[in-house]
Amino acid sequence: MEQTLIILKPDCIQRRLIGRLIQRLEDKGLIIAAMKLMQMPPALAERLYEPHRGKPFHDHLVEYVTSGPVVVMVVRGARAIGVCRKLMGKTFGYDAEAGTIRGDFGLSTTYNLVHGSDSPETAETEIALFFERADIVDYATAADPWVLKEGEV
Ligand code: IDP
Ligand code: MG
Repeated sequence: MEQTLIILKPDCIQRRLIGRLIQRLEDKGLIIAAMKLMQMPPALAERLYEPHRGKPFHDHLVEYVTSGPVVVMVVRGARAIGVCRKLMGKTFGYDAEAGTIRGDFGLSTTYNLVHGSDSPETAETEIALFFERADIVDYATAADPWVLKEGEV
């Protein structure tokens, strides 16, 4: 099963939306395999956003994600990376579809509540930035056979 790195960004914590956003992941059938609240050091934020180095919004992005605590999670499930991207919605709040996290909770470009890995390679790299292997718990829940069931054909 796929794993992805999800970060509830500082605006989510400041706006007290942690519970509501995690609820959306749980409702969908995804499992939280690791989770912590932390103040992200600038050096770690620079590594997370390395792919955006040189872009006009890079410095502001690093400033934003280090401006207050974040909740960092490894989220697991069938096709978890794409499913989480769909739940998040398009990058800019004003552009994101209603029903998505970004579509329902904001209008901003930078302050868009949540980060999610965008490919299996990115997910692996990003998870390794925040978690040791031993921090990631492999477990099943009683609902799995019902929530994860795929068609026979
Ligand atoms: P994503 O979060 O949807 O994957 P990315 O393009 O990877 O979007 O950008 C990373 C983050 O940088 C976004 O979530 C957003 O916070 C910020 N960002 C992206 N593009 C812009 C922009 O054009 N202006 C300001 N901030 C931006
Ligand atoms: Mg991205």
